[in-house]
Amino acid sequence: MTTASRPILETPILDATLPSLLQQITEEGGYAFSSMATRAAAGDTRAAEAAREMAWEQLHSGPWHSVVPIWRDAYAVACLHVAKHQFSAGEFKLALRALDMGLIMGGLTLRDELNLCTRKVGAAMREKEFSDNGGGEQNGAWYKDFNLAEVVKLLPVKSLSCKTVEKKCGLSLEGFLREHFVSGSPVIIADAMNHWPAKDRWNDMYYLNKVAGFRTVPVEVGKTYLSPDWKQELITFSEFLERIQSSDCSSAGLTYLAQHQLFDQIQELKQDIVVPDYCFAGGGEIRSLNAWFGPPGTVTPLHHDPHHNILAQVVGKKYIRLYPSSLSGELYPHSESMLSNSSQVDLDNIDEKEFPRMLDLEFLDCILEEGEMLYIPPKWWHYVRSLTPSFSVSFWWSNEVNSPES
Ligand SMILES: O=C(O)CCC(=O)C(=O)O
Repeated sequence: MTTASRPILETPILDATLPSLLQQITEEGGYAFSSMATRAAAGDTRAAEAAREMAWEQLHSGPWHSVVPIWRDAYAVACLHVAKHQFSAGEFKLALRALDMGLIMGGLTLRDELNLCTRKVGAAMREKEFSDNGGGEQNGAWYKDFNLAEVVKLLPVKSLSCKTVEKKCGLSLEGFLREHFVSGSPVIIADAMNHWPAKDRWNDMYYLNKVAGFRTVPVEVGKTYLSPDWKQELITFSEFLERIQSSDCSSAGLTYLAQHQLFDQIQELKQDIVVPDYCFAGGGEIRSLNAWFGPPGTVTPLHHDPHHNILAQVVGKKYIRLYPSSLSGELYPHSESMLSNSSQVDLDNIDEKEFPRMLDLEFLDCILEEGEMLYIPPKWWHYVRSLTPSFSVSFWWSNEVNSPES
């Protein structure tokens, strides 16, 4: 490629903020980083990569919460520089990977720039990779229905034998507030997401691959996050789609795109969903929107969260079991503070000797069907198992502004 034809990835926000960011980084002891980043900005590709490695080391120098925030911005700076160089070299996939790493691990200062750049690189890639399709629609349905009678046999003992979660159609905001939000009682809301573009789009592999295939996403591999063999990986979305269609359904090989803020990262997918009005109940604010996308058999073990939660089931079905917060003392929470919101009990294999009270506790459960939303009040314990390939979105929100815990 001649210099004249090299595409340029413009980064006006980075260019405007770089001097002050480098000054702050230097003040934190990052003199070497700043000098590399300055060389990277002047067009030195190796310096861009060296700066990225330096920032990466700082991000891994201790526990995540103790990383000095400016180093997360430094990492985003370096990722943008690397992406600019790779884009100019026509290495669009590598450029996108660098930008995604910046979005996943970098600070907030350059988030808008990273998002703008991913859109530009994505558009350039689509032009290159998908022009052969002549704009014709293809439908790559990745989701086929499963033999439900078979998968239901895998559910924890006593499933679907106690009380099921109440289901309501056309639930008004007022009804939600009065009958569920204030009293803290779960409900399945049917018919509230028919207007989401995702309902038609996310069943289609071709669509998902087209908007997100080249993006890098963090996934979890293994039975559950409490299993010893569990690990996290960074893979492309298209590799993830291939994995969830593959026949490796053993729990050790399960790949789950779980609790990831995918919609902050991939704006095209955000346009496919609508924040439910119910999430504005209580006058608080949205805390996070997470994607939960995986094959049949993924398990999120019994745990609770501090926020209100609407779990929207866009594709497929999930089994969900709920225990009220009043039973917290009976649910054998882990003693380490990091895991104190998770139960030691493996509901898929309850050790009755170690946890004798468990089988006597009452719970609510349900099969959450495609197109339904489940309201989970704060601190309610929940266990979730996908019965089919499944794509859900959780909306967490707090009760009041300025309340970190509610
Ligand atoms: O869908 C899942 O696997 C878990 C969802 C969950 O735990 C949540 O939304 O808080």
